[in-house]
Amino acid sequence: MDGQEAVVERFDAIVVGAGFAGMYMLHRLRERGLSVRVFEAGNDVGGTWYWNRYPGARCDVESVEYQYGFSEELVRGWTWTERYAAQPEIMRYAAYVARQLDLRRDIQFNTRVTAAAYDESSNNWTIETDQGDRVTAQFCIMATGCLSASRVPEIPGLDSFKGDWHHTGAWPHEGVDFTGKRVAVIGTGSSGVQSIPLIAEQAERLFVFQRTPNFSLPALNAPMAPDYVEHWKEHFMAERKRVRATNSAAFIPLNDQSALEVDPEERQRHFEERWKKGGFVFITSYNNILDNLEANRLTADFVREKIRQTVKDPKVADLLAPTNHPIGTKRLCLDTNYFETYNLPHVTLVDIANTPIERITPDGLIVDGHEYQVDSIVFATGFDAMTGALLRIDIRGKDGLSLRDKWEAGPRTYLGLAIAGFPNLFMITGPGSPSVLVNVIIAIEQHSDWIMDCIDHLRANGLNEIEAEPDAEDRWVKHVNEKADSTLYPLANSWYLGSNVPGKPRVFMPYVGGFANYDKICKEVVAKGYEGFRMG
Ligand code: N01
Repeated sequence: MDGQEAVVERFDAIVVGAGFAGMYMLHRLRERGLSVRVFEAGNDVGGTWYWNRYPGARCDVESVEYQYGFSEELVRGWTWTERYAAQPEIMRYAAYVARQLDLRRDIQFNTRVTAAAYDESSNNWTIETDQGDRVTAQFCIMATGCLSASRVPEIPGLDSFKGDWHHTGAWPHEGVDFTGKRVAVIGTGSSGVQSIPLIAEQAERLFVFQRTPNFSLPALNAPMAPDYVEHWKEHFMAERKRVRATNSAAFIPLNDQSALEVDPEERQRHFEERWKKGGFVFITSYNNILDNLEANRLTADFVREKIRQTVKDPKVADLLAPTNHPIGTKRLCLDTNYFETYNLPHVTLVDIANTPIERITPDGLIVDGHEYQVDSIVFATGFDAMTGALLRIDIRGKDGLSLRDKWEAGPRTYLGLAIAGFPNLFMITGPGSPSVLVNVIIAIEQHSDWIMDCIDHLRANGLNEIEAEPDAEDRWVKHVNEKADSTLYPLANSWYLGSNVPGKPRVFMPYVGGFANYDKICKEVVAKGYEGFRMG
């Protein structure tokens, strides 16, 4: 950044991103009388939901839970229509919130933040955008999302491909018509699992290229009965308060019993009962599924059997039934007709676990010497999760320290909220916080409220600067790692660990210690006078 250029505008706070985190943070800051500018790369609010418009894009947290909980008025004024809201409905909800809170007037759309640098003498951040903006603010708040930096893998020859190709995380707003086309889908995570059945409905021929099979549970999505909706509106505030005091931060009831202490018939009956309810309620059938290998195997066996019962060709069923990671250690998927899709005669599963896609040709893809000729390629290949969106910005803290350098061996944060060497910079749902392991909207509200209280504290005490102390950060990173290592999570190659991105350091990024425990720690830090932070 060239220090000689003129600064055009000054704000109390800059927020990067107008997804659910940026929207709420803007509301809170403005409520407290701060001047705020939000920069958003998209043309609307909604964050990840703005970009992920692929066929079948749908939330896998139940819609009654996937909403803000800070305002009863907002809750009462909005009516969800389906158990799991589809992407267009979530966008309508985001627009409703933006309208109700009059957010848009402080959001600059179509503007990507490219750089942010801290000036120690003035305690200010200078922020630059791809539209030529250069603004300063005392506080810079990164609401950049955990799953927003989409990733197209480097497969040689993509430039030569004659057909069209799209990434699920950057889907064209006008939609894509696959009618009569031969289509390749690469990737079988949540985005692939959701889009494959719908692409199959249109395509003349569909090839799914699978590197790792994923566990997926039936969503059993359905329209919501009006009396159920009303019931939720009535009880939402109390229920949200209750779940915020739990470690899962979800309405899903955990059966607090070991899978190993019940007899096999009872376990089978219980699994079946929860399976029939649809959704993630299945994975909380027992309390040790995610930290005991045997409990996990029993659970995975049940799901593998369901896959084998659904998929008619036993060889295909074998390929689809995951055996290389414990269930739940890669993000579980929820689906509608995913496994059934492989029974369709025009759908072919191509196993690329040991034979990666060699290259893309003008007419298709080559695997194991064979060319699969296609008209369209869909990359359902995921994201540079949790750190990608932050590191794509040139962030420089004290003494010009670059975040890219600081995080070369993996992200280091204090509480997932702050970074030593980067004063007055906050992250919402940053690495080292529960974020993607819980209902992210609850995580967003908790972080934004903490940040707001912190800024209030600084202002009330005439303080200009807050910075995480390096030893507090070290202790937190150690704690986050120890928590992860006490579970089965590190046994899978997952985006939680960064293993989907070649060369990314293998570090378990989210905090697995539970939402309520984490919230308590954040409160204790405040109660002890912002323990682990230096203020001045
Ligand atoms: O991405 P993913 P996603 N060659 O990383 C494969 C949330 N989400 O977009 O597993 C071949 O999970 C990769 O293979 P592997 C949710 O939290 C939520 O699907 O790395 N294949 C994998 O199969 C989710 O977890 C919702 O071996 C390659 C797939 O691509 C997260 O977003 C909906 C490859 C990527 O799966 C990410 O989901 C959608 C290569 N070079 C997403 N590179 C809902 O709310 C990658 N793959 C429902």
